[in-house]
Amino acid sequence: MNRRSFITTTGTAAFGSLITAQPARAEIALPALPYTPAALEPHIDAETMAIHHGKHHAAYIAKLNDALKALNQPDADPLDLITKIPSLATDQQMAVRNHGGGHVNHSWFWNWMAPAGRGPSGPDGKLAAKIQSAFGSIDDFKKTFNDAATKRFGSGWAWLIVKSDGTLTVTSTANQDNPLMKGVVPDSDLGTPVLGLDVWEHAYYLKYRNKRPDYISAWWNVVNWAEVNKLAAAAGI
Ligand code: MN3
Repeated sequence: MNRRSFITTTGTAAFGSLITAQPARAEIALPALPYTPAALEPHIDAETMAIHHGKHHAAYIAKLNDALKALNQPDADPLDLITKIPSLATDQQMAVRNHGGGHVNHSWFWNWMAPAGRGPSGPDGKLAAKIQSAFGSIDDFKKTFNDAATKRFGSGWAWLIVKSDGTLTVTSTANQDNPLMKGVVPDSDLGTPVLGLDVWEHAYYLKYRNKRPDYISAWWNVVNWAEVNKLAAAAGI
């Protein structure tokens, strides 16, 4: 080996080892809330937020991390994974559906809320026009959404989604199912979520007890329309 090739070879080997020796991504960690647990008071109470985020969301993440290990896909992107559940090992499909869905849904949900009075109070021009053409008016859209959220039996979510043909629609899913779960939710519920509401009892029971409609109507005060507008634009609205 001449001097030049020695340098090249060892140099490449050293550089290569820096790349290949990089550890796998650490386990998925609980994302921080974008505000304090008390920031959504009085509409959503601090204790509910602290438990919902610190216990429920954390539990979904712990079980999702177990599923990623079992799938031998420690670096998989949860958002990508929930779009291809039917292709996963059958013994992990339900775990990804429940806990991958739980992690994705809650990560969005925290950002779909913001302290009341912060940011825009409704959809921007483009999204408002699309809502009006789809539902008649903003109020009619809210009624449709409230209806979906109220009538969801048991636990689940209500959604405003952009469908593949670019139209807006309101839908709801059970448990932690998400409108991106192709092959899991009915095709009529598939789309890109731009707004979602958690109607599991853990989201409201401490303050609102059994009165889910009161929780839903209070929640509109803390909807983060800046985030909704941003997601709608990203989805082609
Ligand atoms: Mn929840």
